[in-house]
Amino acid sequence: MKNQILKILKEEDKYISGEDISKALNVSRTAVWKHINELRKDGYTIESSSKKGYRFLEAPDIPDKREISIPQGQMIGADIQHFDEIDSTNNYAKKIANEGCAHGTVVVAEKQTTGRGRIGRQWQSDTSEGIWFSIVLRPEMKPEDLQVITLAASVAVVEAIEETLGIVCGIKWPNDIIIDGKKLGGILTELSAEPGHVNYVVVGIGINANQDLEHFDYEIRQKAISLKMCKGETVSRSNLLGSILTNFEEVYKGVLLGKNKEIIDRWTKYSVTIGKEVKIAYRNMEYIGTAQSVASDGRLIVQCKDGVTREISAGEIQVRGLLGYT
Ligand code: BT5
Repeated sequence: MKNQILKILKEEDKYISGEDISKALNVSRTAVWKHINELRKDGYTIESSSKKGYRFLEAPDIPDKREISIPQGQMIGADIQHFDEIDSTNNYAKKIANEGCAHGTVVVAEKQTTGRGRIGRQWQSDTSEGIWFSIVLRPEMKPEDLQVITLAASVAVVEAIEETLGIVCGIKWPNDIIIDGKKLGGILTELSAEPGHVNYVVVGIGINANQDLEHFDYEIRQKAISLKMCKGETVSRSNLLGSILTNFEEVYKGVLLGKNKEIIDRWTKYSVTIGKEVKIAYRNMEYIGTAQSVASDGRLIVQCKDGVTREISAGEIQVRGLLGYT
């Protein structure tokens, strides 16, 4: 009911009487008044006048289904589940994926209590200044072909940031979103699969949006950055998330159509890895080499100093001069 009232107020864009709303929705005027107060508690600014009724003025920047607009018929984000606080959006996305939720379901949280990075690392996401979300996918693909989905996700993110804010980010293979050598965001892709069959994939994305430097834990303060720190002003999380979801729908369709080359070309445009000297931690060994390109399955091709060309699908790479490798 609350959301139906909000929809009417937004569509009207001028004063509408409590009576008209109550008639349209077949509820009492007291009920309308109660729901309007709840909307105000949610952060909406709604003006009221005893003579004219109610008028919608401003929405809060909460990235939930009320504030994220996506094109009609889009599957990514057709269902958006928003939480004030959660352990990890990836955990919840995996839970509902196991229970059979639809392809494209998105889980967003204002805060995560145990946000995760890769291989057991922590992801600091204890403030609602960031954008923390996970997308459930059900691709008809072989597990070994999935790596390109993470690359496609980073393309969706950097293109959306460029389109909505005019900020050009870099991507460090495979999943770090970088500005000025500092980490703006990361992607954690997890899957449930059997040999030859993927049950689901969860793509978890974290983007530092409106944090100031002091929001970051001391340990990551030197290497983390937010969009606000870069742009000098607060950015709209709902706008950006809407744009990422729409871009993701497009690149994901590309993946299904086998347009890996096009996606990798777009990824390479933003890469801060290709052509650089990198250090690879791979199967308990360390190699130094030059990152040459990304193969069509998403693996990084590195010409190592020992003369061997290695194709890296997982593990760690550090780029010389970036986040630690100097
Ligand atoms: C990542 O891991 O970069 C993947 C991060 C994915 C986070 C999203 S949020 C929504 C979804 N739900 C989750 O629980 N996770 C996903 P990795 O490459 O392992 O990088 C982790 C490292 O980044 C840490 O060890 C820190 O050094 C650094 N770090 C942690 N929090 C950060 C932050 N907010 N900004 C920048 N760097 C951070």
